[in-house]
Amino acid sequence: MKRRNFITAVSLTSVGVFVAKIVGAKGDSIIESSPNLGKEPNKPIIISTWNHGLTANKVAWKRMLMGNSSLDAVEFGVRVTESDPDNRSVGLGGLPDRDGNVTLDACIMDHESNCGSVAYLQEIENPISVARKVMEDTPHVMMVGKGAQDFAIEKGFVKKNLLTPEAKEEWMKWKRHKNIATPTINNENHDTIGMLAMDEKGNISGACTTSGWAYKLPGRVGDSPIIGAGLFIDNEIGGACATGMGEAVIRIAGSHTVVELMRQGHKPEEACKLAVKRIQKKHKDLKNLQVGFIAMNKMGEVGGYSVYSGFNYALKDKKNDKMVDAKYDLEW
Ligand code: SD4
Repeated sequence: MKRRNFITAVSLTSVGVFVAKIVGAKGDSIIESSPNLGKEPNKPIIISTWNHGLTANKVAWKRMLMGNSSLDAVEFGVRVTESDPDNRSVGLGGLPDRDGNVTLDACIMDHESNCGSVAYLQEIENPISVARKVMEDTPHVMMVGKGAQDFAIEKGFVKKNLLTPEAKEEWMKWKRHKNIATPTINNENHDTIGMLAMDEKGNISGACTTSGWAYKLPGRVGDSPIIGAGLFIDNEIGGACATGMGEAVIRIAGSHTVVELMRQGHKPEEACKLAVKRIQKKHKDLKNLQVGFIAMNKMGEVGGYSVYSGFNYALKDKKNDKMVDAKYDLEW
């Protein structure tokens, strides 16, 4: 018994109690995190990545005040960002791949672990809603490319040119000046929106949507539509989502890792930090390797952490409507 670790995790959400405790024989594995006994969870609450999260959160919040579920909240919240032509990394107006095609990735997950996802989807403005249809109207989780587009059209979505004149201009400038297939995801090239929400019932849902790595090789898919990488929810524990270089997030099953770290008793920020540390450990070259995670637990505690400085997330609850700067390890 001495050499083994015991994990006790009790989740009594109906009475607002969450206890997670690890007792280990060795000092380095002892984690105690349960001063929450008897405390009421902070709900409803929403967090989402980057500045555009403020507007998206407002829409999601309204949905929850109307009595809608956290699932409706995250879907309608991130749709705002998808439909914003001025956002260069999500939906309409997103930067295209190397050949000038805008290809979108998105996924959604609810409190019952239902999930839906689309990848390499073209000419559909709101991939998050197609992902929800995949989740609700098919026996599948993930649909890609032409099949996903045909499915969307069958479901009543309309085809639209997503390459705005401004995004086209940026792409053409890139082609003229740096005709290479792999620009980096760095402090200028990001903006995926990932959103986590907990409603009055204490149910957590999440959504993640992006146009991905600008000027990527045609056919490339990132972490954002991959359940467990770009987004993961386990309603007994909490949820997490990721932004930044998807390849690095996939390598450690990032969002799932964050949720599992919370299951072991870590607070959201600490869980995000440990996942970031794991990414750093797995990559010899950290130049331009920006990744950020946000997380929420059943108590409505939230946190974020990134490899490099500059990552922030939007927080909305009964008391706050603000941006929070995530902690980080490296300065640009
Ligand atoms: C991707 N993770 O496609 C996305 C990009 C991103 O902030 O999040 N940018 O790899």
